[in-house]
Amino acid sequence: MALLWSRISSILPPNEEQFPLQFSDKVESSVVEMLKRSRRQLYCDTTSTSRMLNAQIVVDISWERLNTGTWRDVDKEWRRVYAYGCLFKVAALCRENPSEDEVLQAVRTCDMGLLMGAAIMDNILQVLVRILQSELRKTAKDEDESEHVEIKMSVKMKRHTFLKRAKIVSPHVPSIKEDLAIPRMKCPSLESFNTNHLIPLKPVILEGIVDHWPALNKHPWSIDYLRSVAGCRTVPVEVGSRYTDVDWSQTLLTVNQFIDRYILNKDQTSQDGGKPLGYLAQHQLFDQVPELKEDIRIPDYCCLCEGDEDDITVNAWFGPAGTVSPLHQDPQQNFLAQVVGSKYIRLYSPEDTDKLYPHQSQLLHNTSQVEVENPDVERFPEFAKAPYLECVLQPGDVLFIPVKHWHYVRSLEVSFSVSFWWS
Ligand SMILES: O=C(O)CCC(=O)C(=O)O
Repeated sequence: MALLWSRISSILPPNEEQFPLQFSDKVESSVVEMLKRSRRQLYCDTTSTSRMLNAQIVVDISWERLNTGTWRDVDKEWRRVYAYGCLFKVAALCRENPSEDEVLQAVRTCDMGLLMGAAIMDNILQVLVRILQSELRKTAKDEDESEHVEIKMSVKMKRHTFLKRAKIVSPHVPSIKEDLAIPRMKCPSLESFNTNHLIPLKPVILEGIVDHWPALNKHPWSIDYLRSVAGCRTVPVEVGSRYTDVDWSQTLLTVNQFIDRYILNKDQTSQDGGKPLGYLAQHQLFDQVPELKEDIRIPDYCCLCEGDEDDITVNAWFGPAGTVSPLHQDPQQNFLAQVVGSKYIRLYSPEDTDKLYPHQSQLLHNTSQVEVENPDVERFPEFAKAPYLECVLQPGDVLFIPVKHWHYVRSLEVSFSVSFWWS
């Protein structure tokens, strides 16, 4: 890791004078002074303890501000201060021939800055984390190459078992009734999709439109692949079987921890003795890990939207068998592309909303109270009368969920899907 600092310093401004540090008066002058001291320490000789101490103070003070009141009310200036604190901390960690642990800590610090901070200096934390990750990969590769061939063989076998072990098929695979099946089409023309599905808002499964994605062919997404491109990255994870449950929560884990805990189920059972459920369901993953974004493509059909490509939200949905997204509706058109594993999906038209019993609260008004596959018929007598369509979405399938269509999703095995919300 000896050359790491020279790579990092090459992306920093050449001197203190050219290093921007401007804040509105929302940030107290004592904090700005701490930031300036950290900046000075970047360009002069001092002890790593002193650099670390200053950076950590900036991180801690701004962290407290980010966690005061509701997120919506947190001032962006404090998110910028936090991002600068993270930048200075990474510099302190990596300045003097850092150990692998220190580099891992620096990656985590960048991720926290990216997730909770605001972009600073042309998104320098994103550039930094790529440098750190490539350094970690170099070390891993050097270690790999120095290993004996026989050891390599046994590692390969172990990996194979991992994949087999991860593929736990859920027993409840519903059989799809023909008259309820969502229709399928192979690569329809833009015009045909527009006329027959987009304008009349009719769901359809598009086949053959993502076969060219690297995620499905060049380097198919597997546990090993996800570990190699994103294993050390910290991401938000939803814990609990569904977001409407009282014990549902969110936490931050590295992708490796998420895979070990929730995909491979290492060392864990939930309180009822079953498998604990965690869902990596978020839109930031592809911004955080551009390698994953390069493995997917925006479907061509999105050109029919009125907005810009930048307005399309791309979400990742990675979880074990049994994760459930309760019946809910979203305010945009959706292409849900299946990359790994399969999912059972039901769709209800917005015209039948009155039979679906949405929650009364503002927060959950887009979510039904009904447990779709086990409905309480006494509380929700109209639900059985609501017509629906259903499917099992397989790798390579893309489901068009028209705007406001209610959708219920249960993964039947370890699954990774990507959705595109567009208008
Ligand atoms: O795949 C899932 O679990 C949910 C997908 C979803 O709700 C969406 O794409 O809007």
